[in-house]
Amino acid sequence: MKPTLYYYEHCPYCVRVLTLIGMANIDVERVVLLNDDEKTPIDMIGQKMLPILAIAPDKFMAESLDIVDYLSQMVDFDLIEDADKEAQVNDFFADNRSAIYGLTMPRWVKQPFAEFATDEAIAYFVKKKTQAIGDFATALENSPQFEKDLHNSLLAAAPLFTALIEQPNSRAAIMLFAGLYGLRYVNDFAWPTAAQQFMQQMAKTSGMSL
Ligand SMILES: N[C@@H](CCC(=O)N[C@@H](CS)C(=O)NCC(=O)O)C(=O)O
Repeated sequence: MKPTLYYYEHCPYCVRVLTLIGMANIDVERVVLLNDDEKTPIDMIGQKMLPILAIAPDKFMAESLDIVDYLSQMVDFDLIEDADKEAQVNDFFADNRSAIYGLTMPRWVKQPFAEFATDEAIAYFVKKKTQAIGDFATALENSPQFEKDLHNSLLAAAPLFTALIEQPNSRAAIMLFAGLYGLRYVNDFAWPTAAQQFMQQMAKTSGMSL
Protein backbone atom coordinates (compact mmCIF):
# COMPACT_ATOMS: atom_id res chain seq x y z
CA MET A 1 0.00 0.00 0.00
CA LYS A 2 1.25 3.46 -0.92
CA PRO A 3 1.56 5.51 2.32
CA THR A 4 -0.94 8.34 2.80
CA LEU A 5 0.11 11.59 4.47
CA TYR A 6 -2.59 13.54 6.30
CA TYR A 7 -1.44 17.10 6.85
CA TYR A 8 -2.16 20.83 7.08
CA GLU A 9 -0.47 23.12 4.57
CA HIS A 10 0.47 25.66 7.27
CA CYS A 11 1.86 23.15 9.80
CA PRO A 12 5.65 23.29 10.31
CA TYR A 13 5.75 19.65 11.47
CA CYS A 14 3.90 18.61 8.31
CA VAL A 15 6.34 20.71 6.26
CA ARG A 16 9.19 18.57 7.66
CA VAL A 17 7.62 15.57 5.97
CA LEU A 18 6.76 17.45 2.77
CA THR A 19 10.35 18.72 2.54
CA LEU A 20 11.75 15.19 2.79
CA ILE A 21 9.16 13.93 0.27
CA GLY A 22 10.25 16.64 -2.18
CA MET A 23 13.95 16.15 -1.54
CA ALA A 24 13.90 12.36 -1.92
CA ASN A 25 11.13 12.30 -4.54
CA ILE A 26 8.94 9.91 -2.55
CA ASP A 27 5.62 8.67 -3.89
CA VAL A 28 3.01 9.33 -1.19
CA GLU A 29 -0.74 10.02 -1.31
CA ARG A 30 -1.54 13.41 0.21
CA VAL A 31 -4.70 14.40 2.04
CA VAL A 32 -5.23 17.83 3.63
CA LEU A 33 -7.80 17.71 6.44
CA LEU A 34 -10.05 20.61 7.37
CA ASN A 35 -8.66 22.28 10.47
CA ASP A 36 -11.83 21.61 12.48
CA ASP A 37 -12.00 17.93 11.52
CA GLU A 38 -11.27 16.36 14.91
CA LYS A 39 -12.81 12.97 14.17
CA THR A 40 -10.47 11.80 11.39
CA PRO A 41 -7.20 12.19 13.32
CA ILE A 42 -8.72 11.04 16.62
CA ASP A 43 -10.02 7.89 14.96
CA MET A 44 -6.52 7.21 13.61
CA ILE A 45 -4.18 8.09 16.48
CA GLY A 46 -6.38 9.04 19.43
CA GLN A 47 -5.62 12.76 19.27
CA LYS A 48 -6.28 15.76 17.04
CA MET A 49 -2.77 16.18 15.69
CA LEU A 50 -1.14 16.13 12.25
CA PRO A 51 0.94 15.00 10.43
CA ILE A 52 -0.18 11.38 10.33
CA LEU A 53 1.19 8.79 7.93
CA ALA A 54 -1.03 5.79 7.20
CA ILE A 55 1.32 2.93 6.32
CA ALA A 56 -1.16 0.05 6.32
CA PRO A 57 -4.88 -0.32 6.92
CA ASP A 58 -5.20 0.56 10.61
CA LYS A 59 -1.49 1.34 11.03
CA PHE A 60 -0.59 4.99 11.59
CA MET A 61 2.52 7.01 12.48
CA ALA A 62 2.01 10.28 14.37
CA GLU A 63 5.38 11.94 14.92
CA SER A 64 6.87 14.03 12.13
CA LEU A 65 10.46 12.94 12.74
CA ASP A 66 9.45 9.27 12.94
CA ILE A 67 7.67 9.74 9.61
CA VAL A 68 10.75 11.43 8.11
CA ASP A 69 12.93 8.51 9.30
CA TYR A 70 10.46 5.90 8.06
CA LEU A 71 10.07 7.42 4.59
CA SER A 72 13.79 7.98 4.10
CA GLN A 73 14.48 4.35 5.01
CA MET A 74 11.69 3.25 2.68
CA VAL A 75 13.49 4.79 -0.31
CA ASP A 76 17.09 4.36 0.94
CA PHE A 77 17.57 8.11 1.21
CA ASP A 78 20.81 9.08 2.95
CA LEU A 79 19.39 11.13 5.85
CA ILE A 80 22.03 12.58 8.19
CA GLU A 81 21.30 12.47 11.93
CA ASP A 82 23.27 14.91 14.08
CA ALA A 83 21.96 15.17 17.65
CA ASP A 84 23.99 18.27 18.43
CA LYS A 85 22.71 20.22 15.39
CA GLU A 86 19.13 19.04 16.06
CA ALA A 87 19.41 20.31 19.65
CA GLN A 88 20.65 23.67 18.34
CA VAL A 89 17.67 23.87 16.00
CA ASN A 90 15.25 22.99 18.82
CA ASP A 91 16.86 25.64 21.05
CA PHE A 92 16.52 28.23 18.27
CA PHE A 93 12.78 27.58 17.97
CA ALA A 94 12.27 27.48 21.75
CA ASP A 95 13.90 30.93 21.96
CA ASN A 96 11.93 32.42 19.05
CA ARG A 97 8.56 30.72 19.35
CA SER A 98 6.51 33.82 20.18
CA ALA A 99 8.02 35.92 17.38
CA ILE A 100 7.62 33.15 14.79
CA TYR A 101 4.07 32.18 15.74
CA GLY A 102 3.11 35.84 16.24
CA LEU A 103 4.25 36.56 12.69
CA THR A 104 2.94 33.42 11.05
CA MET A 105 -0.38 32.36 12.57
CA PRO A 106 -2.35 35.56 11.80
CA ARG A 107 -1.01 35.42 8.22
CA TRP A 108 -1.58 31.69 7.65
CA VAL A 109 -5.24 32.01 8.37
CA LYS A 110 -5.59 34.43 5.44
CA GLN A 111 -4.02 32.01 2.93
CA PRO A 112 -6.05 29.80 0.58
CA PHE A 113 -4.85 26.65 2.37
CA ALA A 114 -7.08 23.60 1.96
CA GLU A 115 -7.42 23.20 5.75
CA PHE A 116 -9.08 26.65 5.84
CA ALA A 117 -11.62 25.97 3.09
CA THR A 118 -14.62 26.69 5.32
CA ASP A 119 -15.49 29.54 7.71
CA GLU A 120 -15.86 26.97 10.50
CA ALA A 121 -12.32 25.67 9.94
CA ILE A 122 -10.92 29.22 10.08
CA ALA A 123 -12.91 30.02 13.24
CA TYR A 124 -11.64 26.81 14.88
CA PHE A 125 -7.99 27.74 14.16
CA VAL A 126 -8.38 31.36 15.30
CA LYS A 127 -10.07 30.34 18.56
CA LYS A 128 -7.55 27.60 19.38
CA LYS A 129 -4.43 29.55 18.45
CA THR A 130 -5.63 32.78 20.10
CA GLN A 131 -5.36 30.80 23.32
CA ALA A 132 -1.71 30.15 22.44
CA ILE A 133 -0.50 33.52 21.08
CA GLY A 134 -3.18 36.01 22.11
CA ASP A 135 -5.31 38.19 19.86
CA PHE A 136 -4.35 37.86 16.16
CA ALA A 137 -4.91 41.58 15.39
CA THR A 138 -2.59 42.53 18.26
CA ALA A 139 0.03 40.07 17.00
CA LEU A 140 -0.12 41.70 13.55
CA GLU A 141 0.33 45.13 15.14
CA ASN A 142 3.40 43.76 16.94
CA SER A 143 4.94 42.54 13.65
CA PRO A 144 7.69 45.20 13.49
CA GLN A 145 9.01 44.20 16.93
CA PHE A 146 8.72 40.46 16.17
CA GLU A 147 10.56 40.99 12.88
CA LYS A 148 13.33 42.90 14.59
CA ASP A 149 13.77 40.26 17.30
CA LEU A 150 13.71 37.41 14.81
CA HIS A 151 16.13 39.15 12.46
CA ASN A 152 18.63 39.49 15.32
CA SER A 153 18.23 35.84 16.31
CA LEU A 154 18.68 34.66 12.72
CA LEU A 155 21.79 36.81 12.45
CA ALA A 156 23.22 35.31 15.64
CA ALA A 157 22.48 31.81 14.33
CA ALA A 158 24.52 32.38 11.14
CA PRO A 159 27.03 29.60 12.00
CA LEU A 160 24.18 27.08 12.23
CA PHE A 161 22.79 28.15 8.85
CA THR A 162 26.24 28.04 7.29
CA ALA A 163 26.87 24.54 8.66
CA LEU A 164 23.48 23.20 7.54
CA ILE A 165 23.82 24.62 4.01
CA GLU A 166 26.45 21.85 3.71
CA GLN A 167 23.98 19.21 4.99
CA PRO A 168 20.60 19.77 3.30
CA ASN A 169 19.89 16.04 3.62
CA SER A 170 19.97 16.18 7.43
CA ARG A 171 17.11 16.04 9.90
CA ALA A 172 18.45 19.26 11.45
CA ALA A 173 18.30 21.13 8.11
CA ILE A 174 14.79 19.82 7.43
CA MET A 175 13.65 20.88 10.93
CA LEU A 176 15.19 24.35 10.54
CA PHE A 177 13.74 24.92 7.07
CA ALA A 178 10.28 23.67 8.03
CA GLY A 179 10.12 25.83 11.14
CA LEU A 180 10.96 28.97 9.15
CA TYR A 181 9.03 28.11 5.97
CA GLY A 182 5.80 29.69 7.26
CA LEU A 183 7.52 33.09 7.35
CA ARG A 184 7.26 33.41 3.56
CA TYR A 185 4.04 35.38 4.03
CA VAL A 186 5.81 38.14 5.99
CA ASN A 187 6.32 40.58 3.12
CA ASP A 188 9.70 42.29 2.94
CA PHE A 189 11.08 40.44 5.97
CA ALA A 190 14.78 41.32 6.27
CA TRP A 191 16.37 37.86 6.11
CA PRO A 192 20.04 37.90 7.13
CA THR A 193 22.26 36.57 4.33
CA ALA A 194 23.19 33.13 5.72
CA ALA A 195 19.59 32.35 6.70
CA GLN A 196 18.31 33.50 3.32
CA GLN A 197 20.87 31.42 1.43
CA PHE A 198 19.93 28.40 3.53
CA MET A 199 16.19 28.88 2.87
CA GLN A 200 16.74 29.31 -0.87
CA GLN A 201 18.96 26.28 -1.11
CA MET A 202 16.53 24.06 0.85
CA ALA A 203 13.63 25.30 -1.27
CA LYS A 204 15.53 24.41 -4.42
CA THR A 205 16.59 20.99 -3.15
CA SER A 206 13.08 20.06 -2.01
CA GLY A 207 11.02 21.81 -4.68
CA MET A 208 9.11 23.71 -1.98
CA SER A 209 8.32 27.19 -3.31
CA LEU A 210 9.18 30.19 -1.17
N1 LIG B 1 4.76 15.97 17.82
C1 LIG B 1 4.10 16.28 16.66
C2 LIG B 1 3.61 17.73 16.72
C3 LIG B 1 2.66 18.01 15.60
C4 LIG B 1 1.86 19.27 15.84
O1 LIG B 1 2.08 20.01 16.81
N2 LIG B 1 0.90 19.50 14.93
C5 LIG B 1 0.00 20.63 15.07
C6 LIG B 1 -0.11 21.43 13.78
S1 LIG B 1 1.39 22.31 13.41
C7 LIG B 1 -1.40 20.14 15.34
O2 LIG B 1 -1.90 19.27 14.66
N3 LIG B 1 -2.04 20.73 16.35
C8 LIG B 1 -3.44 20.51 16.63
C9 LIG B 1 -4.28 21.59 16.03
O3 LIG B 1 -3.73 22.50 15.36
O4 LIG B 1 -5.49 21.55 16.20
C10 LIG B 1 5.02 16.03 15.45
O5 LIG B 1 6.20 16.44 15.47
O6 LIG B 1 4.54 15.44 14.51
